[in-house]
Amino acid sequence: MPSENIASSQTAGTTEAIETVAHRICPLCEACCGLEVRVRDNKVIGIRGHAEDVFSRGYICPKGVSLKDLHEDPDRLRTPLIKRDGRFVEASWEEAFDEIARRLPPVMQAHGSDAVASVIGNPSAHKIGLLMYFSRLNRALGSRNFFSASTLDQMPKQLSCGLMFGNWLSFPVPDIERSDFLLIIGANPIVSNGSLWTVPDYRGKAKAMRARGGRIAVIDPRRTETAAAADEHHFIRPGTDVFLLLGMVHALFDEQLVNPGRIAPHLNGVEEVRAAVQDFTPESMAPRCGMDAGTIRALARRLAAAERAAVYGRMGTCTQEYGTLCSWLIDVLNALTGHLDREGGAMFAKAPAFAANTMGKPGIGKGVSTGRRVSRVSGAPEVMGEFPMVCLAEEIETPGDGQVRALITIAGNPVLSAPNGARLAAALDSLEFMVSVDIYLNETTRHADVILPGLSPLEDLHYDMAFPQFSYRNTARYSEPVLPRDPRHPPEWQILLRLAAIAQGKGADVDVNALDDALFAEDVRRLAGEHADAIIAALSHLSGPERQIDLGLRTGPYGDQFGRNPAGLSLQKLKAAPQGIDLGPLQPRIPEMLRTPSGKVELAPEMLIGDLSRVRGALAEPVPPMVIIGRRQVRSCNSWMHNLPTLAKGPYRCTALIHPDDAKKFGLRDGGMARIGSGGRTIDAVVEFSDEMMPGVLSLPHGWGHDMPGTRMAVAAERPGSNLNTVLDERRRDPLSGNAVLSGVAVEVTAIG
Ligand SMILES: Nc1nc2c(c(=O)[nH]1)N[C@H]1C(S)=C(S)[C@@H](COP(=O)(O)OP(=O)(O)OC[C@H]3O[C@@H](n4cnc5c(=O)[nH]c(N)nc54)[C@H](O)[C@@H]3O)O[C@H]1N2
Ligand SMILES: Nc1nc2c(c(=O)[nH]1)N[C@H]1C(S)=C(S)[C@@H](COP(=O)(O)OP(=O)(O)OC[C@H]3O[C@@H](n4cnc5c(=O)[nH]c(N)nc54)[C@H](O)[C@@H]3O)O[C@H]1N2
Ligand code: SF4
Ligand SMILES: [Mo]
Repeated sequence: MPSENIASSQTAGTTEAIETVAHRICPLCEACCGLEVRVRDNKVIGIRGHAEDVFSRGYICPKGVSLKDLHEDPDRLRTPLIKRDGRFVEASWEEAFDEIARRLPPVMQAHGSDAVASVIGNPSAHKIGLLMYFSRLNRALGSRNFFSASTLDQMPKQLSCGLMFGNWLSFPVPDIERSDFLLIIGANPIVSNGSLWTVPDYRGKAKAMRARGGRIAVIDPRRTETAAAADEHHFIRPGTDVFLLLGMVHALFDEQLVNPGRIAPHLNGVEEVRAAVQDFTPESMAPRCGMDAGTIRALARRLAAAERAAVYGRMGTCTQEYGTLCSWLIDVLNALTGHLDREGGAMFAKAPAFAANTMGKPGIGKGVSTGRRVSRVSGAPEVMGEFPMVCLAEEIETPGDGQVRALITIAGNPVLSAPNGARLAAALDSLEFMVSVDIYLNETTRHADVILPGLSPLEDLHYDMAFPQFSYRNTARYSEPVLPRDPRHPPEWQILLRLAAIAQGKGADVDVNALDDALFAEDVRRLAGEHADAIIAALSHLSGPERQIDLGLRTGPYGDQFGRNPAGLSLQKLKAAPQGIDLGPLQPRIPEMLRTPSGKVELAPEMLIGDLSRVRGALAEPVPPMVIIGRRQVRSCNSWMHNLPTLAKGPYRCTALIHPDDAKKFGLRDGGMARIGSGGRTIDAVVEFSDEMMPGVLSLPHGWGHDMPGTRMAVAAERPGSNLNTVLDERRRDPLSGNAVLSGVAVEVTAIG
């Protein structure tokens, strides 16, 4: 363990317990902060930011501190639960796996492999055991019915980047430390700590940028914390960013401001984009998005004039009907103004391991495609091997060949996190069998027949597979477990492997280490050809995720290449550097990082140009008088951290923010209650007047609604809050990416009580 003994003192007569300090990357959000955890007698006595961490340099937020609460939470599950006669009882791991082996394979035998669906949720992106091994489980299941939080979140960006750059995870990120102008659309990094842009202490970096003369503009229907710390903020009507962005691209061509610079020879489709945006003048777009044409043109000019600038968009631009178009147009703006892949602009990280854009032949690849199959009920195209989360309920409800009859959820709580959770909850009750790999008995897992808990993050090793692929700076970091685990409690990778074995009919008592060895060897033989045996032998002292991390690092772009580059990275090197290893600022990577079949940046993918007809059709749509949007909060993490006392304390947070003029119209009282309705469903929420809100827009945080029966989260249940997703419509999605529409949904508002 990398713990150093900092205090070991013996004073007269008393023996003080030894205090150790361990370093651990925080797994709770995309910022990936390095933490310093002080431990005595296997108890955490303090958590703070790790000042020497090469990436986060001491930054921490209240959630990082709450890892202690999470570890100690009496409601966090430590043993499996099996539902017997409608009640959960504690079970041993053997009993739990036996139960699954008894009940899951018969569903597959009777109805085929598509009858078992899997759902994987957000925390899995931060847990290498889950991220690395769920694909092993999915392969063993052999089911087409796979769903994840990606289609409640970033699938549009994955699709647009996949089409433009050839790989699903090639997201350009602002090079904030060298930028002069940032245009932030539908993101609130001061609160979210950044997303698809791993950037701890955004606030500090933004402040430094402004101090050296840089400027930041924010476009958001709420004057957010990020907007308040920027130079400019413009309201936009929710769901209409596509009109703004098309207007800006039009203005660039119209005013002869197109100048892609160094990457010009690597761009395909500039003329196609010009033709496609011809009729989207800022003047015709402005009324639709609630902005004025002058502002749209001014933003385009600012971007074109800035020496070093970037446009960055996130949740607000993804979770809407035109999510993929918005995600695409943001990078079209970056490319046309010469800011793509340039210092101070929107750049690509080069991750030390696992990045598809560092593997295979540089500069060319297979690209991405969608729709290799479509969902059974709605005909939604598969994207990245997934169907839209909003289609899960109908796949369970609708009889016929391929109906979903059993479900495995892994670190997901879709009953709260997906639109119209009530429908999904009812569907889950109709399943023949359900397993949840989860650490709480919550709104979703209460429907399971067996719950298999993961470890506390402090008991688990940590390596981020995804986030270094879109970080503000290149680094390599690894954390060992801080605290020992109960030897009977398997790590999550073993849980998933055992489930995979059960799905393949190998039974519950398979030797998971032997299975892991076999699957690893198979992978290496496929990828390394003649060197495979030597590699397998060189890594034989490791197992599980560690072995794959070492392989990834050593064969990665900074790797030691098994001795050919002795100064290069390996797991051993990372273990010796708990503060991480700095790999320097982002560097230009086009064309080397491209994996498109053409070897170019595809600026005008056919699928996206074709989708513009939908925008034309929507130009004349009426504007609803009141729409609802979401709101993230510092002391909250989607649906699952409301049970931690350090985060839950303080003022009531699940309030509906509304502009005072709107409130007056509806007869609402500040601090009073409002009934918010849509699609025949309603929720009641506490009203908070706020001139931060754009008139006509209501804001409510998501992930609340902890008053459902059968859960076990005592702290959260004390102040359950209202579930925003009750009033969102599961039938609305971006047809290209399958992403849910979570923003700009029309609601009726009435005063109650
Ligand atoms: N209206 C609205 N809805 C939204 C959003 C929004 O902005 N507005 N945001 C969407 C977004 S961006 C996302 S990512 C999704 C998130 O939605 P989900 O993917 O459902 O994730 P969470 O709500 O965070 O629930 C996480 C689940 O994982 C469990 N868990 C936590 N840690 C671990 C662990 O270490 N191991 C295991 N096995 N389980 C663990 C928790 O108990 C919980 O059940 O929500 C989406 N829903
Ligand atoms: N504290 C905290 N941090 C988190 C999370 C959390 O729950 N709590 N969740 C994590 C997850 S899973 C994710 S995906 C990231 C998300 O990270 P961000 O995208 O930065 O987070 P949000 O706060 O959802 O920001 C979305 C912004 O879009 C605005 N918006 C809503 N609709 C529209 C629209 O139509 N157009 C425009 N232009 N703006 C719109 C909202 O007002 C909001 O300010 O945050 C992560 N970090
Ligand atoms: S910002 Fe994110 S990664 Fe950093 S301490 Fe907070 S929750 Fe953890
Ligand atoms: Mo997310």
